Amino acid sequence: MNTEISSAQIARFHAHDNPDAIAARMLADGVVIVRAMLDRATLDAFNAEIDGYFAGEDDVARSYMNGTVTQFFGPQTRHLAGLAGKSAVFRRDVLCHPVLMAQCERILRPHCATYQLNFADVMDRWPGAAQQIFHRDDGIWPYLPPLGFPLEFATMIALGPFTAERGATLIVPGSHRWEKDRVPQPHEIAVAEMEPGDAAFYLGSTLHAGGENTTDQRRRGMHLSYCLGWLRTEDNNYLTAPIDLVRTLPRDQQAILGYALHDGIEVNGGFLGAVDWRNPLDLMAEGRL
Ligand SMILES: O=C(O)CCC(=O)C(=O)O
Ligand SMILES: [Fe+2]
Repeated sequence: MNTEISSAQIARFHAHDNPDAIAARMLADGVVIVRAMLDRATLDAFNAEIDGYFAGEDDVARSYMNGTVTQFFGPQTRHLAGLAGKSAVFRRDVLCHPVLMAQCERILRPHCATYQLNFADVMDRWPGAAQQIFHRDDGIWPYLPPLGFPLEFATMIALGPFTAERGATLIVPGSHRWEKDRVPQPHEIAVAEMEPGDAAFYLGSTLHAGGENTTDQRRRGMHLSYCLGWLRTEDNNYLTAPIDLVRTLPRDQQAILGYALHDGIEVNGGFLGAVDWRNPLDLMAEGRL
């Protein structure tokens, strides 16, 4: 995309800024950028941990992927999905990051009893990666009619430099309020240029696309999203983070991985995910599960 002609801007905050202000702006614009979400030490530890997974990746190794999914991401994108089960740094420093949880509380919590991790995937977009099609991440639940409230809070965390040339994510402020088929014009598209450790926060209903990578460098980002606790998640967290691992985790991590009871009875919501009519987290704490 020719970024010269794009005048759209994304509001920028710092990770220490007031979460109410961040949430209000995200609900208004559909997107914000939060600077310095992850510090250098965390980035280095995480990148070192996942480098090994990517070292042996080639086209043959990726042939297991569904063709439509490969087309959606483009053949130049390497993935590491299911981070909750694969990365200790992710679990410790990202999964329940207070800045992310503060947004989940404000964006998702009003519409569910408990929210949960939806998806956690590193996307290494290699040189030559083409621009992705514009899409809404909450399009994964097409059976639902428009409900008028957010189903999903998504982030793209820059694990390395996010420049326009490297294929920084293209995001369309305000598009969460658009009719479904409206096509963004160049001047409506913002480029989420970020330093390593910065994050773009957006709603599941906001239009966006991975940008074209015209450089000879990879663009590595972590795509992470959370959704209402009564939805089916994109990553199957019960299998990517199986119970033998989950038993060893702190309660907040167990909960965000979807093992918590969704007890919405007081607000006329569903009593979901029980085991023997009890909260699985209590059963785990008692050594019964
Ligand atoms: O890689 C990007 O910048 C965006 C990826 C994306 O939007 C997605 O996977 O849903
Ligand atoms: Fe997306």
